[in-house]
Amino acid sequence: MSEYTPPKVWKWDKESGGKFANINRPIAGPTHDKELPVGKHPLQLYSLATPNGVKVTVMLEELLELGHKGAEYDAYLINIQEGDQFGSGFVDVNPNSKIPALMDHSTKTPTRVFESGSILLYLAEKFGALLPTDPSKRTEALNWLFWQMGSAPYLGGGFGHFYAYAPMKIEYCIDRFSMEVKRQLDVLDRHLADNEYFAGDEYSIADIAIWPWYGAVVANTVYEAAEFLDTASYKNVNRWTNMIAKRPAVQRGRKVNRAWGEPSSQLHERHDASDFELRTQDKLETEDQSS
Ligand SMILES: N[C@@H](CCC(=O)N[C@@H](CS)C(=O)NCC(=O)O)C(=O)O
Repeated sequence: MSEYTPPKVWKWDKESGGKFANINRPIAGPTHDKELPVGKHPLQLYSLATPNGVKVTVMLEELLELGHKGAEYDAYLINIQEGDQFGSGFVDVNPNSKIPALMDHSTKTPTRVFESGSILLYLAEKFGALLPTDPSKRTEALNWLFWQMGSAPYLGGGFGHFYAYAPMKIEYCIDRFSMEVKRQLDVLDRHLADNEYFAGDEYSIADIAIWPWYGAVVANTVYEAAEFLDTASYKNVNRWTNMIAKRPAVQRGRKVNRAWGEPSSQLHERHDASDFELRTQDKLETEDQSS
């Protein structure tokens, strides 16, 4: 690999390549005018079923499973490869132009909520659910929630980017982030050796935040790196990953705003509980063929 000497002032090279080269840019703000749709429920979600998006759809499905009818929501698909996150309406909800983004229309004036950790905490507090009330358990849940928010960028933006997406394999970068991700998996594994869930004996927003990222690496559904990272050796993380995957709300939540994979696993938009039965892509395709 040739040595790179940074210039005095960095300049935007649009040809830099890589899977996300077409959407990455060094400036914030909208690129075009586009209003967001608003459905019939108080909660409006604008998202995509990436690990960060799945956190929120799992949370909403868990709240509904617990009987919180106020958690009914409309979920609209934001196609980040097409640049939907740079539309003016989306930027008004999240000035950081990243999914997931939520609008709560049930408050006196609509409340915008962005950053998946903030959304999980907002919903947990709004419904008084999935966050322990005991102060020390609550703090432990928040410890792990914030751990996830600070750690996952090393997994996604670091390891995942250089192992799976970068236009060339750079040993230095892959080594650096593999080391960190394995250290993180070991942190989780040691904690889960003595705890059923992250906050102890209660399932909480900490599990909901961590599972879509670290559970996915272990289950080999992102980056195809399970063998490379020897994730089978993290026995407690595997135990916890499989346990969470069985939850009905998790099985529903991971389908919402999903636009790839098996047609039966894709519910592009969610407006009603019956959509899981009636409006997954396999059902819509059959409908199209018979009309
Ligand atoms: N810290 C943010 C990260 C959100 C994030 O990185 N979202 C990605 C998809 S997983 C995105 O929208 N990327 C579009 C872009 O960067 O333009 C959160 O947890 O909400």
